[in-house]
Amino acid sequence: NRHRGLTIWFTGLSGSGKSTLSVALEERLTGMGCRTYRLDGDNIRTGLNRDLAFSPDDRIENIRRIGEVASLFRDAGIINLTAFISPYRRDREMARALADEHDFVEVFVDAPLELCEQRDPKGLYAKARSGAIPNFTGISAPYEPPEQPEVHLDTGTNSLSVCVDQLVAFLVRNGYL
Ligand code: GGZ
Repeated sequence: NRHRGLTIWFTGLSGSGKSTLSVALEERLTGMGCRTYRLDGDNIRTGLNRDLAFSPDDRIENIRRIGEVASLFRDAGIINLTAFISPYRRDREMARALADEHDFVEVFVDAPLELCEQRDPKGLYAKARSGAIPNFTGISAPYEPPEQPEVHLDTGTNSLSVCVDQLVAFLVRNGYL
């Protein structure tokens, strides 16, 4: 299989489906014999980035470090999937700039805020509305949608399996798989 590393960078609101999608795509990829590694809040924000919270500066630093870690995984020839809100366009572009042109695939996980807020699996949106969580993306902090993502998934309308199929189709069509 492909020895060259690749970053699949998911971006979107809290509750849009980034983690779920990255888990499902990773399963498909490992089933095809690819070496993969997934980066998300569970293994980054609790360790390497445990000194960071959600102020604009902390998010910038969060994404900067994740971009560097993704770069290391590319060097190791591993397909790495990152699932962070990554709300600022500029920071995503910085992460992209570390990669060769074809080694970075930005995936916009696009679900309407209203839907993410309805889902609210952890009750965070409710807390953000009440003011208990400041700087909450979509409520009291910005989200800048990608202008030219390689893949744009409508997770509000399409099922998980349809979205994963779209991702795999993109990767096949563009010679990644
Ligand atoms: C946004 C927050 C916040 C604030 C805690 N704003 O749904 P979750 O819980 O599991 O995913 C969210 C996660 C966002 O962390 P990221 O590292 O992806 O964010 S960023 O890329 O912007 O640095 C949410 C939880 O952390 N969370 N407070 N204020 N999400």
